[in-house]
Amino acid sequence: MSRPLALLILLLGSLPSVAVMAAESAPATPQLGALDVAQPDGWDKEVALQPAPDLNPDPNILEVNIEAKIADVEIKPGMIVKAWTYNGLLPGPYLKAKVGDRLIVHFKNSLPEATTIHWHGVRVPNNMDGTPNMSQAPVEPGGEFLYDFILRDAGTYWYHPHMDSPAQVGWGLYAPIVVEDPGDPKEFGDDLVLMISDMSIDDKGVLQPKDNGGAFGDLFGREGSILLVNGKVMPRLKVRSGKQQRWRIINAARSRYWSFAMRNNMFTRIGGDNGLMERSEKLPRLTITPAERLDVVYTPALAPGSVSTLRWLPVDRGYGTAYARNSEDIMTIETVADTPVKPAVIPEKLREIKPIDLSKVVEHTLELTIKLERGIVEMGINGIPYWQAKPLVAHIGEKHIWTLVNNSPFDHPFHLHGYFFQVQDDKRIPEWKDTVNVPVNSKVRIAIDFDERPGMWMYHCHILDHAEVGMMGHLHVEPAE
Ligand SMILES: [Cu+2]
Repeated sequence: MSRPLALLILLLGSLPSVAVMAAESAPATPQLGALDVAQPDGWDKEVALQPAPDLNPDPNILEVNIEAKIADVEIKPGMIVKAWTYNGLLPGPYLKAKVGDRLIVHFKNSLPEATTIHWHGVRVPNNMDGTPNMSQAPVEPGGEFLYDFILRDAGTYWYHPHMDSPAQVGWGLYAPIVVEDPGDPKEFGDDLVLMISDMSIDDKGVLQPKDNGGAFGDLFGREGSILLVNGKVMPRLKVRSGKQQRWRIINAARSRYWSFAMRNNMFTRIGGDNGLMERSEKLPRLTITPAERLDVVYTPALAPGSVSTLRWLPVDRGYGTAYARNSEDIMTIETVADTPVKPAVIPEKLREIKPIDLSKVVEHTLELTIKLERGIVEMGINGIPYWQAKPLVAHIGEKHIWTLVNNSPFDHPFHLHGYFFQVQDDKRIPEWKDTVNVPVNSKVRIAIDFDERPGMWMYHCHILDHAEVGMMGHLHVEPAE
């Protein structure tokens, strides 16, 4: 302490001295709480996704037109890609509704090949699931289809084609659906959907053909040359120190696993695939495999006026994949100059997830397999590619445990259509999921309650190249015996 300051304190006595010290050594305690202020002006201007216009005046019905078509999209200033899109947008139109709403989609296919829409994670009736030649006929070029169902569960979902999917999804056909629960605490912050993906283009922005990389591409799973956040290279997000945002992250990449970190930051994860999990957890790093979702509260903690980045980090999903690319910045985070605010308190207990009753279960083992013969890659479930496999059978009312086994050299993100499941692992916080990573040399056990909605469903690896070369199966859910 300087001599004049010490003298001043002596002169002023003990009480004012505290004020003098505080002014010198520590920043002012925030006067306002996170709920007292709005996000900075234009905070999400570069990343906000466009909603589809709602054609229906009923507040409980979201009715939209969706057209699949090739369109020019600008992924970074001056770089235009002729992408495969919904309504000319990348990602496609953002569908946002509240739990219990009805969704009506007038779908038109203006692409040069047949397609369908699969509503990933949404518990739809079987005839709305978008699996070609099972739940519906393919929608041929020029054809139309009406999707119409109730959004029964709050959560973060997405939609994409279920035909020629490594190509169609890879060229840009993907979009988010958020089903909100109006009862969610305001403390979670303002919603921001971050749909992450990658795209294989050359340096002029021309999309690469679907067989890019040949059999090696099938085996490895095709990863794009550029990383995209909401269809853009390195967009900018504005934040205010302490003012929370609820990031709903969706991995729409064909094969790429994403891991994120940010300097001096912890994320609070509150949910995943199918709504909130049982308790929140603080994490320094987030990892999300293809088709999974993460629901996280991001609390900006950097000093006002600073600029930072969100960084993609390589993930080891087997066979040298972690060395395929160095870590890379994917979004600029600009902390505006406004005074910091005090972050809201995120509750620890979020929801009750009742465990599925496993007193009487049917057990199945599904091994995720890879065969390499004469330069051809064939994948399967228990050694059988989907085009030769017989459907697995379940009956309404049955509870199943499926043991997913992976002795192959790659991780596989396993997705089940139509039903949520519970991963049997005491180390995980309970939550409902529809996609789970099965790491190399591991077993993952999932519990499923086939409580309703009979029909032919699918399950597959969500590395879309793996599914396409066989790692997919059918499941016939039949009336109770
Ligand atoms: Cu796979």
